[in-house]
Amino acid sequence: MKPDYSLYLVTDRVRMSTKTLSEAVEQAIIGGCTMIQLREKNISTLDYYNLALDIKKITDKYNIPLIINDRIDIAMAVGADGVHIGQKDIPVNVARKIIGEKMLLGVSVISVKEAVKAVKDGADYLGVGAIFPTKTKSDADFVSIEELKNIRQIIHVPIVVIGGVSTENAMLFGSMGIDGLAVISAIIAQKEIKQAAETLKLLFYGKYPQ
Ligand code: TZP
Ligand code: MG
Repeated sequence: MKPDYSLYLVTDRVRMSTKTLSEAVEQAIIGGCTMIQLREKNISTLDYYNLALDIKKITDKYNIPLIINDRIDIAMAVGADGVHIGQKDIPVNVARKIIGEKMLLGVSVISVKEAVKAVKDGADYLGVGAIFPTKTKSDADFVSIEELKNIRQIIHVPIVVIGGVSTENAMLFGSMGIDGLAVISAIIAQKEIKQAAETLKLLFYGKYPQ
């Protein structure tokens, strides 16, 4: 089955409003998140592995794909559905060789040039951003809406937008042919995670919450 990218939660245990990341992820899924990326920095390999096992219990319960950021070894060890890598991680073609054809491979890009190369090298989907200013990633590079549209025009794999996506702008992307919103703080840092996800999903589909 084709994955549903419409509301793609990227985790950050430092920013979460709940006690545990499992709780945050479960609320987000109940609210409508369709895909989860475990993205944790400053964490030991053992803790990342154990956290991945915990989160996989939740994603399996709801039959939602789990993607692991950066760590192919952990993704494979826990039987995750895929891996997400950036331009400074292991090369896309090498990642594809390691994970095989069945696991999903997501790649972060900021230009048409990077997008074309990522897809040629084996990306299944692209994350494009930062599309708006964000406090979550201090070294984020920016992508203009114009470049996003250019990428959409020539790339046929699914595209999610990331970076500062919130209720202020979530309604902009559906009509551009973007497949989904990738969100950290506008979901995970909110007091009501489930409701935050519900609202973003409605906005993405051009519906306005009451
Ligand atoms: N890559 C580009 S921007 C970003 C990442 C991981 C951070 C997105 O976080 P937020 O809180 O949704 O702006
Ligand atoms: Mg990375």
